[in-house]
Amino acid sequence: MAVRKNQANLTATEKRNFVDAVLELKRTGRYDEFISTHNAFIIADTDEGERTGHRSPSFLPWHRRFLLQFEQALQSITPSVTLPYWDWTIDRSPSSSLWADDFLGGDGRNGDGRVTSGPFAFSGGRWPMNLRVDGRTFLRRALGAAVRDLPTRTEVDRVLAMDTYDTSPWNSASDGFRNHLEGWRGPNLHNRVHVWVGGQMTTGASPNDPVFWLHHCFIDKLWADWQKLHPSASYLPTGNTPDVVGLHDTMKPWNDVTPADLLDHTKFYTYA
Ligand code: CU1
Ligand code: CU1
Repeated sequence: MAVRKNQANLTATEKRNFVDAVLELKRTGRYDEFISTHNAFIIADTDEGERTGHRSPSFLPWHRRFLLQFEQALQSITPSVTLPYWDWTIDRSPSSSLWADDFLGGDGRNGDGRVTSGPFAFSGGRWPMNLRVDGRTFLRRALGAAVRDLPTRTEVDRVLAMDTYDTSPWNSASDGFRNHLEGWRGPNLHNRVHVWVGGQMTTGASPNDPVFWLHHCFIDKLWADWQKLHPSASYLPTGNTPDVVGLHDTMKPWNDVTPADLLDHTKFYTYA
């Protein structure tokens, strides 16, 4: 059983194995397929048609499946690799080891935001932006520039205390745990972290920055934590809601998996 660890507790070897597997997926083109998939599932509340990846109840199961598929791709390179999570309530500074040169590399430089250190720096030649939504050829960051502070543990706990998974109208206006975790309402958890990192992380092509996976791994863990706190609360809606993925509806683009299939993460991995 795969165990996903806090990135702060990874050994030097574990960090190197993760980074090397990510770079290998990039080299073969498989990494960029994940970016395209994510970018295709960005929607606005006013968009017509099915709502799947974001601004909808299936935000959490959609990303759980997306992360599982990425983790399996990493494991096809190095079987021992698992996704680490970034607990941004603790590691909340640009000087955290997360941003060191032996892991994700540092902040962007002044002016154009270009990341100039670590494995994903443009100058290393191994991290081209093939899927661009902003015309830039290099990874960009502006840590803490657009929003000063990452969410706090108190804010997280306030959202974890909510006892209803989601509510009508099942979008970014909804009350409930999912929308407060996604960040359209309440203290702004998930969305704010994208904005705090800046650069490509604020776009639909956010997986261009490998920190995407560590951020979403923590979001996934918070969903599991919420389930533990509210054992009788269920995924909603249970069904019969047009354009919204119900408990037993299959999710695009996979069409072979439903939220119900993904509720128990311990079938796939555990959190250390
Ligand atoms: Cu996303
Ligand atoms: Cu996200």
